[in-house]
Amino acid sequence: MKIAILGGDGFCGWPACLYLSDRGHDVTIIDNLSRRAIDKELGAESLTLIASIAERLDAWYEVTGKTIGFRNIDVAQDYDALLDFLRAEAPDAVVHFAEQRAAPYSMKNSRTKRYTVDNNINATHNLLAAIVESGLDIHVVHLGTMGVYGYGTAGMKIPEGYLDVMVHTDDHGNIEQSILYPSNPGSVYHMTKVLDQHLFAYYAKNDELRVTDLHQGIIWGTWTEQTARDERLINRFDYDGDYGTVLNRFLIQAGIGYPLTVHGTGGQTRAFIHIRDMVRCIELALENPPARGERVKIINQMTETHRVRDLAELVAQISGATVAYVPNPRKESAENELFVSNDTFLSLGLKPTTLAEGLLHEVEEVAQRYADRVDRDKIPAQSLWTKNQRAGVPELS
Ligand code: USQ
Repeated sequence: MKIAILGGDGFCGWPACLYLSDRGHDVTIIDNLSRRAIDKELGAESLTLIASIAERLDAWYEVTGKTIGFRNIDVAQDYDALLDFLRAEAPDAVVHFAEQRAAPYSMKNSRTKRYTVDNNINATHNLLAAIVESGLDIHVVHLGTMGVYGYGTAGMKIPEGYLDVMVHTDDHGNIEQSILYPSNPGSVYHMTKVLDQHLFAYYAKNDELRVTDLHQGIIWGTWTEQTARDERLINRFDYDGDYGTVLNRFLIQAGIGYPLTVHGTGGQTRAFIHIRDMVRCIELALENPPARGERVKIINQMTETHRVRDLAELVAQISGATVAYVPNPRKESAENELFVSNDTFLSLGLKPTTLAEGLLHEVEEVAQRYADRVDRDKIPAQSLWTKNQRAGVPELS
């Protein structure tokens, strides 16, 4: 399959590119390298030393003899370049990762809020409009988020995108309808993925675009079989207060003897998926597109749910780390249950990597290996959801 990967230099995009190339697909990365620019802006580098995009692609060719193309295009800003690319290359599918993906970064200030909305919504809409203008039949696979649903429970498992409801009509009749599951985003970033959903629904209806929207949980783990083949292929690993996600942060905190930063009571339950399962899910989604004229195919891309404090206790048990309960910088429920349906990927053959089997390995592999690159000042979460809060800076033991 000929596949263009928007955002192919990022944390999910890069391992997905290597995996799909390894599986024999013809892959081109489209990326404006914005994530590397945000590293500089925040003064927070990836824990792993990532090679330049040119070095990455040369290394992949050296190691496998396979070529991955690269175009530096800002898809949110340069519509014409995107359209020209689609017309010239006519990919079978576009995987769309080209969005600012950190909730804390999106909540820092009005500039980062506006950047997140402008970048994410324009990127998605430019892609959809360009596909229509190109006249090509291109399957869009988009990386969405579990966070579009919020993290509550309505006495049922969160379904895969749609909720069947019965509407009581004015003339005392009943009409059955299938609607998008009510959204309840918890950050400006998550809200952009809610807005994306509506853009997809509209273009699937009006232009019969084929769209798959993957509602992904929190990634944990850092490496895939492909990124481990050469030091220059290594994936990025974010541990800072803005981009680091919870379990990966706990792993590196454990590795350097920093108290694990549990926000609030740690009663937040979230959905998780290992990075190696993520790349497989992208492939499964590409292999199973919706038909033209069908509604957007929404798949929940997660394998387990866990409570934050349970994760902290588990990591502490394995590593001997201490746990620090810090004031929660976010506005979110202190405690929640979360039950999620993930039948589609399981029925398509996904074999989940479980936390129980993979966690110890990750701690040893990454956290201890790169511990000396950690800047401890970058660990506390400083981005506040409401500005009268105080950031949670744990006491060091
Ligand atoms: N948390 C802590 N301590 C920390 C960091 C986070 O207790 O040091 C808590 C947060 O308060 C939150 C939970 O852990 O309750 C998850 O935070 P996170 O930073 O791991 O994840 P989140 O902000 O939700 O965003 C991440 C990705 C995003 C993706 C989302 C999937 O950055 O791109 O969409 O996970 S989901 O959470 O399922 O919506």
